Amino acid sequence: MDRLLVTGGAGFIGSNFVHYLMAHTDARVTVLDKLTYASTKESLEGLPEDRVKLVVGDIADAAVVDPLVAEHDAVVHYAAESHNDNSLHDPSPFIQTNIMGTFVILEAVRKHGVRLHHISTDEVYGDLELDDPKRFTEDTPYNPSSPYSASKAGSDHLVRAWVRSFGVQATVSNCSNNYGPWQHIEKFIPRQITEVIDGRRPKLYGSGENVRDWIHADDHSSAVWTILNKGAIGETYLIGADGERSNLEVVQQILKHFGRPEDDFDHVNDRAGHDLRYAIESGKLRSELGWEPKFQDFEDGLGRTIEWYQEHQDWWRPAKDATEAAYAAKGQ
Ligand code: NAD
Ligand code: TDX
Repeated sequence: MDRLLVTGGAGFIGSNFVHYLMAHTDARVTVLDKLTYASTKESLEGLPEDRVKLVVGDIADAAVVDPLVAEHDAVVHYAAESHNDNSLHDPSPFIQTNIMGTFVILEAVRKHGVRLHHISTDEVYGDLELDDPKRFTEDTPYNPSSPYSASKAGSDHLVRAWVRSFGVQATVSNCSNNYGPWQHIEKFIPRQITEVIDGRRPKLYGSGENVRDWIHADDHSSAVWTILNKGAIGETYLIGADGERSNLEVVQQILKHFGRPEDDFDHVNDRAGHDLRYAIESGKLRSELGWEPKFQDFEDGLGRTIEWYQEHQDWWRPAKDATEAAYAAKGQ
């Protein structure tokens, strides 16, 4: 695992993974990223130039992907359109990148016999009732709700089929909601943090009772590195850190951090088809591969993330006005 091709490595979780690799391994990395609205080169600033190279290109372009894959020991495939709300507005890029792009990656790793790790989401399993004692496991049937999660489910099925039909050397992981540095401010936690920094009120979709299972992006990275090195080919691993919180609880925690009253938020229009609750049982990854999350205390991890957004206003401020204008147009 010396030479890694990381697709989507300029986005939120992909860039966290590249930072993780530089800090904890000797790997050399090529990032293949289209640099969509969701990413910036700055997320990779300060990394050693002799170990990290950025190629700007589209994962759905076989002429770009094929020769790059041939030069690497493994592909870690993060690139995707990732925001549920955008997929409700225009599903087309989600089908193109998440399904067609994954198909192009699969054909290249098949041709060149290169190892693949495919990054996916717990949203492929649909949602749970608030009081359901069960959590998602590797055996939970697929039941995606949104165009985004359906496109990710489609990509997972393609990977599994390429393993079984063509002997592609691949693993899959489905992770819960990530938080941490370099997350685009369209997403829930950084949106609320930056709203409060700008003196406005956080915005909860609907009642705020929806539950997400939060994991720090650094723990997602350590899990992926563990699977790449110790995972069994053809297997799927669920990644989660027992971080279930309602959206209301998260907003109140952010307000508390800033010393603001805990009811100082607005309810805004709900998301169409809004999944109620996600929850991950990550026992397979822990018992079979020995992985443990480092950020066990969500409130501590959230506090550090708030501080990161306070200290990196140059990074997120260019996207803020357009992001909020798009939400305002939808009453959100
Ligand atoms: P992100 O939107 O921040 O980053 C996605 C990256 O992919 C961006 O850098 C973007 O430029 C790039 N990209 C998009 N289309 C591309 C294309 N056609 N060719 C090349 N690059 C392209 O998303 P993220 O939150 O970092 O998610 C990364 C991966 O992790 C996705 O596969 C997502 O489904 C998965 N995931 C995310 C979460 C989460 O909480 N954010 C949880 C579980 C799984
Ligand atoms: O302003 C907001 N107010 C609000 O209440 C926003 C932006 C969101 N929400 C709610 C919707 C969700 O219940 O917060 C929750 C989290 O929303 P998002 O950050 O949009 O994440 P989610 O839809 O849960 O999906 C995320 O986790 C799984 C990632 O964006 C996906 O890429 C990943 O697969």
